[in-house]
Amino acid sequence: MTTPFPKSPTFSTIDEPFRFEGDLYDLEIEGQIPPELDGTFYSVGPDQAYPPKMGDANPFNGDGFVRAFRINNGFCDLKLRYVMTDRLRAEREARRGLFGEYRNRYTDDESVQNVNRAVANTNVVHHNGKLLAMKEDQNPYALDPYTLETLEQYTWGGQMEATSFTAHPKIDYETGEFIGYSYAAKGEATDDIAIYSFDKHGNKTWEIWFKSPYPGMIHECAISENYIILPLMPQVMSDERIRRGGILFQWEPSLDQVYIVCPKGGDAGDVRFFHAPNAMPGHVVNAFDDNGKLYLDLPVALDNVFWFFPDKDGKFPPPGSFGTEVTRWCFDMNDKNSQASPNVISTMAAEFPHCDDRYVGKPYKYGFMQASDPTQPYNPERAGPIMGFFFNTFLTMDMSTGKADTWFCGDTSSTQEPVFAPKSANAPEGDGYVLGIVNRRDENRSDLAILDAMNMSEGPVANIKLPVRLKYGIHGNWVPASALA
Ligand code: V55
Ligand code: FE
Repeated sequence: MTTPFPKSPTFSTIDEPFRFEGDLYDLEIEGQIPPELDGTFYSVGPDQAYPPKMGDANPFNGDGFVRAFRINNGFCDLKLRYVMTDRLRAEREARRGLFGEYRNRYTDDESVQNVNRAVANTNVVHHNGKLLAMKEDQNPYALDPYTLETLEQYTWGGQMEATSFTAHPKIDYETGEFIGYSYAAKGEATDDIAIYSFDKHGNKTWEIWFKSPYPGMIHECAISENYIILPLMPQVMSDERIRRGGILFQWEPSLDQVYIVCPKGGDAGDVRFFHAPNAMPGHVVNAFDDNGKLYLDLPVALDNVFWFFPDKDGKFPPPGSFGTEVTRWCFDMNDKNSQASPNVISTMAAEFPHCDDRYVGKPYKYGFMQASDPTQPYNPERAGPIMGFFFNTFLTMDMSTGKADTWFCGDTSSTQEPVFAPKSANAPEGDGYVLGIVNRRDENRSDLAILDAMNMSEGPVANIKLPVRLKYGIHGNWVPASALA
């Protein structure tokens, strides 16, 4: 390539483009990897392979780059691969960036008007023998879970006709049912929503279509035994704006959050809309229902956290200037009143949650998250300036009390989303390990930390040292070897 990457915050410090694919066998281990851990920790994040066509880049616009830590018998190997999207192929062939702004096809090069612009950078989910690399504006790509070779762009064999699919599907542990949705389901900025469900073999078992109250972002979903919930956030799309070369999303402080609830297997007419005051619903911890009362746990940011999607005046609140509330919403399905009732569990700035996957949709106790703890020190002289999202703590939260068992990663480090791995398939809830990447910002490299989920404050039982850095990732999952076999 002949154009350098811009020296902008998005492309600086430990988050400079990495672009290097490879395999690292037998990583160096401090402490001991619990011998019962057997599986793969997959995650993905954006790693823009070519400099943006114009100016700086949106941090969510990079090419999907997958990291797979294979853990077995106390040892760990790592595989790093790009998702070989049509877009990345086209750019490699041209040896330059051809795609424009985040979700704005009007800014793409003439030569790629008919090339799919999926980047598959937000989550990697294993289902029915495939590893799906997902981003909410396009269909996922299917990868081989062992080699990470990219197989095809995936529409469940043509059963899924929406133009996009969420990066946050939910899987029922017992039945293997895979539930997800599409927003902007008839093309970018449309107000169409579709909900889909597939059985453990990938056969479609449910599909409904309906209109969104406003064409906003729906980043996540939750399932309970009887319902699916889609939190709609006041980040609103406009086709007219992107045609003018603007940004797809705009923060709308006058709009409510809306929790869209549908009984599983229901019709479009069964969909209900529960309103709550303007704020930004974050990532789902879990949901469950009990006698017509539906509960949803998730952190809610009290203002816009996406500084790259500001309001109509281009304004955004400085990060850290407003609170995050880990909230348990209650939706009374037997009551016609469509107000959502909040119950704040914790005011920690905790995000990127997982629950124990075996309890998805069921009454449960524990959430595993990372948090930004402002009371802990940070050493910018050694670790460099902080750009964008920043987390420094892994934690297990008792969701019935909000009490958190925490581990601070140190004043020259930052964390990435942790996952939970149970000790065995029938271990009690929470009896297992939290695994998360820690960026050693002063050393320009990363570690994988493994902590006892019920004893976080003790610190890692194993610290797996990498000779390379892993840029900020977005989401990942632990897949036990038994599920991969
Ligand atoms: C999110 C992430 C995205 C995206 C939209 O975390 C929302 C939220 C990494 O890409 O495109
Ligand atoms: Fe997400």
